[in-house]
Amino acid sequence: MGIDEKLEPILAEVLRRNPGESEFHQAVTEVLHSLGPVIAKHPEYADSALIERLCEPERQIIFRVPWQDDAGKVQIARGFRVQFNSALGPYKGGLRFHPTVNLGIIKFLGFEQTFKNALTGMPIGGGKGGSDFNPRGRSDAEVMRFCQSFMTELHRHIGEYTDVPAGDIGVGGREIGYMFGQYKRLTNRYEAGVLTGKGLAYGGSRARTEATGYGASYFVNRMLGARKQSFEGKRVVVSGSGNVALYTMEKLIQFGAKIVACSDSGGYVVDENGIDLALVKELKEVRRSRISEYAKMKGGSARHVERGSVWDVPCDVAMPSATQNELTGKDARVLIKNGIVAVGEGANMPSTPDAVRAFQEAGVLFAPGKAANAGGVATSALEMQQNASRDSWTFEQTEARLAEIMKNIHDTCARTAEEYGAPGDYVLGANIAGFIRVAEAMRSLGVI
Ligand code: NDP
Ligand code: 2IT
Repeated sequence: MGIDEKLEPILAEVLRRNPGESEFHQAVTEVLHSLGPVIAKHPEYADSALIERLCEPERQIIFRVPWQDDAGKVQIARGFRVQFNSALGPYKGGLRFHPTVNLGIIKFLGFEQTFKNALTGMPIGGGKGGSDFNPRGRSDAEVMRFCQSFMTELHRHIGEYTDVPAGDIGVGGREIGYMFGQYKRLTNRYEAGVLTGKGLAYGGSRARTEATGYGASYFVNRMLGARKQSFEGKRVVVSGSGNVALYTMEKLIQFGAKIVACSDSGGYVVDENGIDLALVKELKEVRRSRISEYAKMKGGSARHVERGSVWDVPCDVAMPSATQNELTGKDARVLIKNGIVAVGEGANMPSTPDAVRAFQEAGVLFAPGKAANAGGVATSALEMQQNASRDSWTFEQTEARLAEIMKNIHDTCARTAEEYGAPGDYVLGANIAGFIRVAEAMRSLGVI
């Protein structure tokens, strides 16, 4: 779809003012391409430079993170927190520790997060942060010292009513624990609601670890259900083998699917007997080792492929759950040729624009990340709710809330797509529905 003539100059200006930030350009381009029908129906949403304001982060913080490695050498990393939009609540979004992190990536993630968080219906604004620190191969002590140094700077910018970070790539329970410890020490406050994804021993929520993968599974299950299909007996390929991938596999196995492949940055494993999830969890959550070990330990039915793409493995459903732009137009065409029926984005923006177009033209059901992976941040909001009321819910209670939220997000996206003349287009539905929620709040708050 082309871009609306009112939105075109706005997009051109965003691209001009943010040179070189290709992922940020990609995310803004996709959203602005979706907004034509809503601006036509509600021109007031474009008043007072609302869309220009929505594309400009409220605050961007970049800082030095010095830390000492085990050999005593001082290392320097760069820290980021982009506080994108607080119209709906405190900034909320994860922290990513990965060597590829730069300002453009954090801005794309913060921009996406703003719409995703709006879709959850919870009172949370959008933000994202992280560092180019590479945790791979670092000892526990090094990770702890890094997290403490990172938080020594970040603590002055966050708070339960200001900005509430959580995990993302390279940041899980261990890192959140070290950062919470340092925040508590620096502020002398037991402010449980300042971070989410905490351990159950100190204020975490049950089901938060599982929430993103479970949520993506619920979303795609409902999307299939709307076409009288289900996961029963379906072959599924999941990319990645981190937090999102592991719990996507877990829920989809419960739904009767067979997971035939998963991956990490060193390649992928195929197991025609169905991936042995307990083994992948042991390798990734306990030993922090490589997916290639799976094939070595499993032998027989399993093989590891170092080069090539996990999307070469024939499947009915693809759940990209590793990183941005990991599924290209070429991959999409292979998947389509192999008869794929649905794609659910567990990661943030894993499909390139070319891939999204190919899926949509081929009539493949496509669930965009900002809707499908919103269960993680939604459950973070439930963690904040438990912390605020000094309560802790059962797993069943929390998962039931998550399932209900995913159902609502699915139905909102489907209904909005229909209302704006594009039935079945979940990309359009998610972008418009998320936009309307943020735009309504921004209009009420005046020009700020
Ligand atoms: P993890 O760090 O737990 O796992 C990331 C996985 O993706 C690993 O298997 C990793 O392989 C692989 N991966 C990461 N970067 C690359 C890369 N550049 N190339 C190839 N493989 C890569 O992260 P999460 O599971 O938490 O996050 C995965 C995705 O889901 C991200 O896009 C994240 O933004 C998104 N997401 C996460 C949420 C959460 O709650 N955690 C919520 C919503 C979205 P390796 O170990 O070899 O690097
Ligand atoms: O991309 C995401 O939604 C996350 N990494 C989770 C954010 C959160 O605050 O739980």
